[in-house]
Amino acid sequence: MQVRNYINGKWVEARSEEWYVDLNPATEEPVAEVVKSDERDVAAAVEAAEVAFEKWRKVPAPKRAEILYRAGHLLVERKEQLARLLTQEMGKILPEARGDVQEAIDMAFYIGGEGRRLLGYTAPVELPNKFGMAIRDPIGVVACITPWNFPIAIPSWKIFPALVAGNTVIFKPATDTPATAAEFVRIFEEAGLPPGVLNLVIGPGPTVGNALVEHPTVKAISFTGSTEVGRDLYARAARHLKRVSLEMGGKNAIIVMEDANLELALEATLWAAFGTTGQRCTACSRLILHKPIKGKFTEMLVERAKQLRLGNGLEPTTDVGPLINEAAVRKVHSYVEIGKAEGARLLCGGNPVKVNGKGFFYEPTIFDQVRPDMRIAQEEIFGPVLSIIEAESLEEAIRINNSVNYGLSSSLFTQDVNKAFQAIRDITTGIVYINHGTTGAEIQFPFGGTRGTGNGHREAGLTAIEFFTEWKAVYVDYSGRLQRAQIDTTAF
Ligand code: UN1
Repeated sequence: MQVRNYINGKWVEARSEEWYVDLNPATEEPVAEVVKSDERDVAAAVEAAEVAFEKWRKVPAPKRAEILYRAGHLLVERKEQLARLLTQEMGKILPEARGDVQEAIDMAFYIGGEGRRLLGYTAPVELPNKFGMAIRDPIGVVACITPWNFPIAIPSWKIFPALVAGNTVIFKPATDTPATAAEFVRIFEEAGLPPGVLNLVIGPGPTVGNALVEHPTVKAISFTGSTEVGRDLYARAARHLKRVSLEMGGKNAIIVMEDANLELALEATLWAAFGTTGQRCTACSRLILHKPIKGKFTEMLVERAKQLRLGNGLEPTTDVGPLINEAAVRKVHSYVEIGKAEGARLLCGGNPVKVNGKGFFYEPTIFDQVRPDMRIAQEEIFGPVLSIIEAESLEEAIRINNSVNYGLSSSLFTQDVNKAFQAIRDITTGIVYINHGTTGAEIQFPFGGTRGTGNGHREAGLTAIEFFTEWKAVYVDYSGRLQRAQIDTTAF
């Protein structure tokens, strides 16, 4: 398979004429040969998007939305095919890959509704025979830079709202998942999106990402990815006064109290910590256990974690797929070494493994006796590594939960409704779950977090459209004379 850029409605090679190989992380076999883009491809895509914007912004929003609905229906038809490709390219197990596509389907139909909303408002004005309203305009050409862990869902959170609001888009997918991205773009092409409205530029992150940030025509950048890249992008974009939305990960905790349903908490912890091989920004990487149940719960958990089956995500017997690439294995393993050196106690896992001699697999790993200030309890590992921390009380558990430089998702298991509401009040992350693990956010609610997780924006939900629109205040004076606001206070 060859994967090309999509610029101005055409599938084209990169100007560099160079290609790279995209690997299946479970088998280490090539999935595709992929174009390597640079500034020249970005320039061509931005030019196409700029021209297309002049027409697209004038298409009535309900008509723009029809294309989203068509894309949604095509995603439904192609769900299985896309999910299989996604598993091959990214490694997550097939049911999760189907979920990834489902999230985009949900987003298409949910945000398609904005075509008949894009709500502004009117308010009374202070002078007679004068009318005022606030309406939303599109911003222009926007860039969507996305990660490999949700190669369809996350682009859908950005591209669908951007398009329905009337923007044109440059989509830069992760270099580890270009084939899935290209199939996603093909859906828009078949849904009838006009040329230039959505453009795909694949390439090494820094080259293409920086070219997008530096290009004067790109007005806004919506980024999901690592903190390191996000910070750099934000600083660069600030020089151009560009609007930026950052979503950069988490160090999410599950708190289990003495009165919790422990069986439920156990299932939820296994799913949140080891599902997607721990490679979700919402994944649970800290388990804060109330002292009275700590010993018992830890034992139950370790026994079950040891039984999880590693393997190719296409096999129905697989519980946990591979990590995304070799560098990820090295990174996860380095954190395991750090944890040991910090004095945490390794209860299970801790090794890279091969399945049938291949693949970037890593054993589900659990550390006990972790102190909240250890690096393994503070830094995002993005792999199947869980740190157990003890707490004496709910207050202490919440304090530990909040004391990291991330603020995406938190979870509390308790059967006491008073404790639940106390936690909802006191937890300072963007997402809070009661009696449910830290993953599995739904697209009709705001997604994002506090502290180092982002820069205050939220994707999805009622907030999705905010980032992709510009407010315009409109005053219509039909008095036929000069009326001076704030001055002619007795004009009527
Ligand atoms: C992510 O890992 O970046 O809430 C997104 C969840 C999914 C989305 C995760 N719906 O776990």
